[in-house]
Amino acid sequence: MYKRILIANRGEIALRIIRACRELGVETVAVYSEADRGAAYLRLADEAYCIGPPAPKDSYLNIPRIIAAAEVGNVQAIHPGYGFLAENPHFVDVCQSCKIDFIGPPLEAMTLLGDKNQARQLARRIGVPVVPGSPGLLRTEEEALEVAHQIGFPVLIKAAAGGGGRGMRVAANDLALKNEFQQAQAEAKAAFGDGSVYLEKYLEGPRHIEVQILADQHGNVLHLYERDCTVQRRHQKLIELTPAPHISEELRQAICQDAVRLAQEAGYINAGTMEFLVDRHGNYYFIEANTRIQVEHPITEMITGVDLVKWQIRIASGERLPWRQEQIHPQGASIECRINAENPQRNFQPSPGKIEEFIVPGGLGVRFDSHAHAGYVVPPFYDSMIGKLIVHQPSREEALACMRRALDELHITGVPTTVELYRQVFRDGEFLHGKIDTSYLDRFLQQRQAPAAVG
Ligand code: MV4
Repeated sequence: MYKRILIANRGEIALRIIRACRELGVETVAVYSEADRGAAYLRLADEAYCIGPPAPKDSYLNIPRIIAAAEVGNVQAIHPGYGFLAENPHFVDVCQSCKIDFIGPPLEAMTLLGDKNQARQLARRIGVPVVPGSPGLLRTEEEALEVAHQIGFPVLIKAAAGGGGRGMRVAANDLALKNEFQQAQAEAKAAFGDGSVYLEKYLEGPRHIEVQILADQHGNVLHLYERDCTVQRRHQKLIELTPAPHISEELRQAICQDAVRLAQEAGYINAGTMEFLVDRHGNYYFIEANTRIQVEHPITEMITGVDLVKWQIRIASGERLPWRQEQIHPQGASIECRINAENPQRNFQPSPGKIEEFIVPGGLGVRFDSHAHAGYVVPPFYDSMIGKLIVHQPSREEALACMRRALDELHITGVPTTVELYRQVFRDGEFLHGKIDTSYLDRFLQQRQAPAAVG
């Protein structure tokens, strides 16, 4: 096991990793930008180094500064968290050059799965269902039109280097496709440095189901079941649930086993997620992989009892997974709500500022992962998430009731938040019934007066 690890991240995930390290007896080196100076969670690290001004490019995305902190801190490994450098193959390469372990997948697996077109090809090669679409990358709009006429409109143009909804454009007919195709290539080139695009049939109203993978350096690959992430707003996940409601046991097993096969074929190691879409007929399709720990990992931890962050660290240090797949028995239901400092009355505009009151719920089956507190100033430079409210109960119905109760107790003032929105969603019949698709939240928001933003 490592003696000391650097956490190349901030906020709730930095705190989450510090907690895991402390339980493993591993010392921690934190890094912070000037905007995070004095943040309470930094006091839990053994050492903390300021790596620069607030802008991510000068701090949390700045590889030389992070590596310098790792050298000064004399660490054996770096945990990237999520976002920032977590899926940056160049960062993995630099860590390797500096003989510092990267707590995540090998460079080759990250590169392969990080290319959405390559990931799609790999899935096709091993017989994992993918959405009908182009056999590979598309170079010209004529090629795009030819594929679109084969699969039928509407189609989705996706950037190979994109992901998470970035670089996606829908086209409903020939003219739209001609207009969107070149713009999609240009946008992908500008955003990701790679203009490669491919085409998929646009699935109307799918469910977004993802599978947690955990793989060690000894060939053991496990799935830790699925998460339903269908409640999203503009590709930002807001509410995640496990188990996914209204999927049959055979569909669950098929999706999870295909996720394992994808990870095995990609030579994946450490924690990762395979994302699928499920259409209205119960057909599932692999769409992309995430080669990092995800924001929503806690709901999987709650139903399986597996501490994913501790196991990331153990796997990177060479430990073997101690379970066979049949020894993983999910228990109960778990739900997460992302608490964002955003104003639903102002189109979810990020709303940084000073938190006044910060009263968090407790009780059996309630977990609140957050670096924030009364008096904490939410900085404007980073993601607006200030915490995650997670519940775990024996059944979905009890988890829904527990979340309602916990949301009613949660009281944050000083900055607008998404709490009141969730209080309304968890009282909405359509949501509670669970047969919803990716269009649910937009419809919910249109039907209701935008909820008050004060907690
Ligand atoms: C799709 C899709 C429908 N058809 N692909 C969104 C982000 C990334 N994880 C993949 N995503 C989607 N890919 C095809 N062929 C629907 C989504 C999708 C989505 C799209 C628009 C608005 C919200 C969405 C939420 C989840 C998934």
